[in-house]
Formats: sequence, C-alpha cells, structure tokens
Amino acid sequence: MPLDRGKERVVVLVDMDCFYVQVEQKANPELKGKPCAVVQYKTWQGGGIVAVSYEARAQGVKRGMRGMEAMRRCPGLQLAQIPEAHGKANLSRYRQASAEVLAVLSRFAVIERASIDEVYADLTAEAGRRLKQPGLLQQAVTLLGSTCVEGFPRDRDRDSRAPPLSALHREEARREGLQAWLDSLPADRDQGSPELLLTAGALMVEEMRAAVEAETGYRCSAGISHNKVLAKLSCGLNKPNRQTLLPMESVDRLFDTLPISTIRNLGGKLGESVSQLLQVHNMGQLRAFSQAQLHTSFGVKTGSWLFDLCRGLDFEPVRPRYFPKSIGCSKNFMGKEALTMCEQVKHWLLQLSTELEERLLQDQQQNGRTARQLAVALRLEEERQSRSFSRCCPLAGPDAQRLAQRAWTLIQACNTAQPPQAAWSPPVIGLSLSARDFLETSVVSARGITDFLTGSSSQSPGAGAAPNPGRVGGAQSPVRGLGPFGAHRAGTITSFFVHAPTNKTCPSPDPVTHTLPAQPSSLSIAPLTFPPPLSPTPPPVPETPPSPAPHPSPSHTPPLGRRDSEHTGPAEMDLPGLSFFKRKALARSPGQPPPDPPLSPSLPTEVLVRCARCGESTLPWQEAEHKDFHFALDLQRSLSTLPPPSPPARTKQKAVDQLRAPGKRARTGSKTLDWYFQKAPP
Ligand code: DCP
Repeated sequence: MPLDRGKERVVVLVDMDCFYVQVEQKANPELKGKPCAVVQYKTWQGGGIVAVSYEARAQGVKRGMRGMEAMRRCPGLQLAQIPEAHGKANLSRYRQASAEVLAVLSRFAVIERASIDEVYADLTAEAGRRLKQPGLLQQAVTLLGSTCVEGFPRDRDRDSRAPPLSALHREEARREGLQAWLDSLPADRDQGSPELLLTAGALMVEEMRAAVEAETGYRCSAGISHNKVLAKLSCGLNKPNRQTLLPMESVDRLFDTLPISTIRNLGGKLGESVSQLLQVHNMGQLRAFSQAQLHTSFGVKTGSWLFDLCRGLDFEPVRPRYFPKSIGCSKNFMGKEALTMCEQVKHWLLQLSTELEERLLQDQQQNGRTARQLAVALRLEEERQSRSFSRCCPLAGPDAQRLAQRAWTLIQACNTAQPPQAAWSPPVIGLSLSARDFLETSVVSARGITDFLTGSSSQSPGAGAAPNPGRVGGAQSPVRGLGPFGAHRAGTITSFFVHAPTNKTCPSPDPVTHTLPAQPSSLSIAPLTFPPPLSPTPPPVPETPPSPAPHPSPSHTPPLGRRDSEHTGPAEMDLPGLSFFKRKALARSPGQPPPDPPLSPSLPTEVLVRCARCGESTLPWQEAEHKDFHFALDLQRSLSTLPPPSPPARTKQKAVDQLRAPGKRARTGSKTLDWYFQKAPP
C-alpha cells in the first residue's frame, strides 16, 4: 500500500529541557528539584535570565526577566550564573554538555544538530526495520511510558484556556490517549502504515531519551511525526520529560487553534507578514486559501510551501550534521558601551580572538578538523540605525594574536574617523568573529579519503544506515549512517558527517551598494598594538542592560569593498604588535601549518554564501534573514501588482480587500524593507 503523501517519513526532534538549568544542577546537585534560573551578567538588577527550571516557571519566572524581578516573584528562586571569560559569557560548559548528549543520540541515528540543545533525526529506515521484529507492539503500552499522542483519545479537546491538569490527571490522560492510539493501529501490522512507523519511531525515541538520561543525567523531550515542522511543534506540547507523537490525522484540529507564529520558520517577520496580509491568526485558517491564491500573494515557491504547511506537509530533509558549521563568538556593545576608540575595538577583537583560539584548539583536538576561513562582522550605529558589515579571509591557524590582527586589518576601512584615527566612527555596537570552512585533518590522514567519500567504513555497521543520503559541507558523496549502538569515539564520528570541501573558491561579492572610504595604503595604517594575550585589563566600559543578539541585516551588509578593487584586501601589515606572533612563526616546525595567506589585493578574500535568487553574498548565519528579505520583496511586488485572493470568509475577504485598497496599500507599501528585518516584538 503506498504511503500517503507527506507521511512517508518518521522524524524526531529531541530538545533538552531547561538546558542550562540542568547543566547547572548537575554541577551543583543542591539546585535539583528547586525553582532555579540561569542568569547572564549578574551586576545589573541581578542579570538577565536565559533559562528557567520548570519549578520556577510554575511560579511565574520567565526568560528575559531580570534576576531581581524574578526573585520578587519567586522568593525561593536559586540563581546560577553563566561563567564569564574574556569579558563575556563563556558557554563552554553548556557546549560540553551538548556534546555529551549528541554522542549518545548519534549512536541511534544520523543526527542533524539544530542548536546547542536540539537535534533532528530521520528514523524512517530503522523504524521500518523494527516493525519487522515480532512482538514489537505487545509491550508498547509499557515501553511508551512517557509518550503522549496528540489528538487521542479523539473526543478529547485541547483547550488552551482550560486550567492546567494536575500531574495525576495529566498522566491519566496520557495513558488513555496512548491506549486509544494503539487500539487504532491496523491489526495486520501492514508495514507500510505510517501510523505503525510512527509508533516504532516512538519506541526508539523512548530508548534514546532513556540512554541520554542514564549516561549524562540530562532529561529531554521529543516530538515524533512525519517531518521537521511537526516534530518541532509536537516536542513542545508536553514538556518536560515527555515525548509527543503527532499523527497526521490530528494536525487539522491542532492547527485550528495554533497561532501561526508558533510554527517553525513562521516565528518572525515572515509569519507576521502572512498573518497581516491574509488577516489570519491560526495555521488552520490558511487552509481556506487555494494554492493559486497563495501563489498570487507569496509567489509560487513560498505559496506552495504555505499551502502544504497548513496541511501539516513539509519536505525539508534531515541533513546530517554533527558539529556546528562554524565556531564563533560575538559581543554587543549597546548604549554607552558602544566602542568609539580604536583601542577599544582592538581590545575586544583580542578578547574574542582569545576565546576563538581556545575553542578552535579544542575543536581541533576533539574533532580533528581545522578551520580555513575567518569571518569578521561588525555592527555600526549611524544616525540611530544599525548597519552591519562582514568580511572573510583565509585562515591558517588559530593563534589569537594573529586572528585579532587579521580581523583588525579587515575592518579598518569601516572607520571613518579623521586621522590620526585614535577614534573610531561610527560607533561599534556589535563585533563577531567566526571560523568556518573546516577541513578534516587527523581523521582524514588516519583513515584515507576514500572511506569518507564512499562511506565504506568498517565503523558503520549498517543496521542503522541513514535513510537520507544527506550531503554535508558541499561534498558530493552520500553520507552513510551509524548503526544503533555502534561505538563511535569522539573525533571519528566526524568522518561520517563532514567532508573536506574541495577547492571551494570564494564567490565574488556583488557590486557594492554602500561605498566606503578607500582603504589607505598599508603604510598609512596606524601601528597595531594589541595588549598581551592574557592582559588582565578590564574592558573600559561598564555593564549595561543586556542587548539582543547580533542581528545583522542582509540589506545592510554590503561587502567592504569590491573584490577586484585595489582596496579590497588590505595588505598585510608589518606591525610592532605582531612581534609575539612573529617569534612563534619563526619557531614553527615543518609539521605546523603555514602562516596565514597574505590579504593581498589579488587574493579573493570574500567567502560568502551566494543567494540563488539574487546572487548576493551573505554570511551563512544571515541566510535565513536574507530569505526573509526576498519574501519581503515578493510581498511588496504582490501588493502592488496582483489581485487579491478570494478567501471564503466574508470578513477575511473584507480585511484583505482593505489591506489592498489603494488608500491602505500605501500603509503597507510605505514600510521600508528595513521594517522586515526588525525583530518582532517578544
Ligand atoms: N538560551 C539563551 N538565550 C536565549 C534562549 C536560550 O542563552 N534567548 C540558552 C539557555 C537555554 C538553552 O539556550 O537553556 C536552550 O534554549 P531553549 O529555548 O531550548 O530553552 P530551554 O532548554 O531552557 O527550555 P525548554 O525546556 O523550554 O526547551
């Protein structure tokens, strides 16, 4: 029996529960079971809360509150603080915890690391295999001991306005729903049944989560469904320490009351625009629009995507990714913290470089890979607007002094202050350094490249072969899966997921839209004098209220110069502050990496992600926003040229008409594209 469209796969999202809190609780077991929160930078009103235990959530403590306010709400609240290093938050203990969890999960399936505490996996193949095992479902009701089935029993309504159930009632409802689900499964165990496959997947996920808790002490929740969107959505339905199976038959009812903003990829401006343009609030309301209407309003690609999405269909594959694509660190300088002197910029470049060096060395040691590119991004504040710039250059080693020097070389052209340039203008409100384009080093040399390209590894037992032939890092060879319970040492698993990019050339940036002052010749650059690497000198700025994460906007991210221009690649500087590095370079043994290639004008220094639609180059972390940019353009075009869709509901039609009426159009049309890049209010 062919599976219904969109129900072919079993996809899981595993998400750690109040992750940073759990890490702190593991480090300090006295915090366990207590209302507890993790704060960042404690000095201003008790710091900003970034993670909250479920006990504290029950008492009204929320992420984003100041520590002092949270203490007022919840007097017994325990506050743990994120460690700091180099004048900024140091997340290494959370990254370490994340790596421990990933190591466990990757024994069961090929995983896609979605964030520090979220992992996707496609379990289709292994679930299919398990279905063939005799007696699989006999113990299901016991084995699925933390599984909730959304929409079951069928007559139970999910009423978000109803008072929350007690833990006892929740457990009763869970069991009842699970039993009803199991009773509804086809008796003949037709192996093509999507529902049976989901159930087999849920059994696997129970095992995966139990292994994570047994081996790391961390608890997690999970969502099991047919695609990434539904998996992500369902994961959040019964947190903490529960997993939720979301069958396709329950999607319509769930979507009828589900705000559009809660769906993956619709949480920001895109979802806001869909709501505003179509005057809809819930996902289910989108079903009232025909595919042609959605095409008309959003273009064929986005329109088709929305048409499928509101029916629970999504076809994005799980892409094998074990390690982060880049290793980066950033710091914001809001308000009075903004950097206005070159020395401040250099100071922070070195702080960031020092952290980056530590993390790159650790990554090299643990994962056997070496970064080949350095990307620098900075946000400048000009006339109350922020503009972002970014540049890349080749990178041969993680030495902090050298990283800082290269970063400085790359960004100097952004300084428009008059000579002698002790000052920096416009003020810097965000700095970010990131290393990427990783090359396998130790693993490749130890095992030979053929294994990696063919996947013919003796370490891949095959039982859990990846269902999806994902491609990673631009490599053209399919990735083989990992067998469940196969042993993988840290540092060898990387071979399955990351391939050495072959001769990746730097795409040339598009013509510059924002002109920058010409880079002065290298002779006119002020000598670079970084403080010594372990300088105890505190940053010359006090702590102020927390700032949002760097949010560079693609529309404001022109390259810093034309690649073919003589000003593109500032020449390597021979500067007194580099003596430390030079000594090291002179002492380099033959086995050590060569020095960084010079940033000579003839070298391509931009290595950015090229947009297929417009050819514009952006940094990888700006890709998503860049897509929003195109969406915004599409919207503007559709507003100005196309007839409205005709949704059935009269009020809806009226609202859409109003939105498109000439008098009203100016309102939407008058928004600049910048509007689309502003963060949605929380
Ligand atoms: N985090 C952060 N700043 C944010 C959001 C999150 O520092 N604005 C950190 C702290 C979180 C971790 O990332 O513990 C994971 O974020 P999640 O959004 O997954 O939230 P939690 O794991 O804390 O809670 P939940 O159980 O709701 O997933």
